[in-house]
Amino acid sequence: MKLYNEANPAPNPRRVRIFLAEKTLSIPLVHVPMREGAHKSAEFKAKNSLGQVPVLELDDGSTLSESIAICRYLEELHPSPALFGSDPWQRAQIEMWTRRIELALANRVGAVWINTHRFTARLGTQYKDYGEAMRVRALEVMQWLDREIGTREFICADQFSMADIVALTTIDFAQFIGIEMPEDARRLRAWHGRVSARPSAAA
Ligand SMILES: N[C@@H](CCC(=O)N[C@@H](CS)C(=O)NCC(=O)O)C(=O)O
Repeated sequence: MKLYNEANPAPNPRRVRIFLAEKTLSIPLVHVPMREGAHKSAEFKAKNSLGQVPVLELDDGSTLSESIAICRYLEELHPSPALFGSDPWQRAQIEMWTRRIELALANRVGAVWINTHRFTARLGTQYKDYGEAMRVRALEVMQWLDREIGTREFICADQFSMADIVALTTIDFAQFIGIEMPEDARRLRAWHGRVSARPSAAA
C-alpha cells in the first residue's frame, strides 16, 4: 500500500497523514509535486481521473481517492483508536460534523483559494467577487463553529475524531491563504491550540 501525497500546505493529503499518525500507522508516501503539475499528468490521472491528491494505492494496483474514503478504509483495517466513532450514535455524530465542516467551511475556503489567491490565478478565470463573498461566509462559519464548540474539548463531544482532523486541516489552510480565525472566536482558538498540540498535527 502507498499514499500519493503532497506536503503542507495541501490540506487533503494532510488529513490522511494526521489520521495515520493518530493510529500510529505508517504507509510509504509518494510525492506528487503539484507545482510541477504532476497531479494532472496522464500517469497520475490514471490513478485519479480528477487529478487530485491524496490517492491510496493497494498492492494489487487498485486505487482509492477522497481523503475521507481513504481514512474510512484504513479505519476498517485498523479500528483502534476509533476515529469515526465506536457506536451508532457516535458514528452518526462524527459523520454529521465531518460533513458540516467539509460542506460549510472547507468548500468555502477552497472557493476563496481558487477565486482570489495569486497562486491559483494561472489555473483559470477567477471570480473575485464570489471568492470575497466566500471569505465572508467562511468567517461566519468560524463564528458559528466557535459557538457550537462551546465548552466541548473537541468538535464532536469529548473525543478526538475525523471531524477534528478535517477542521484542523481546513483552518490551517485557511490561515495559509490569509483567513485567520476571528479574534473573538476564543473557544475555536482554544480548540485549535489543543488539537495543534497533538503530535499528529505535525504530520
Ligand atoms: N475531496 C478531495 C479533495 C482533494 C483535493 O482537492 N486535493 C487538492 C490538494 S489538497 C488537489 O489535488 N487539488 C488539485 C485540483 O483540484 O485540481 C479529498 O478529500 O481528497
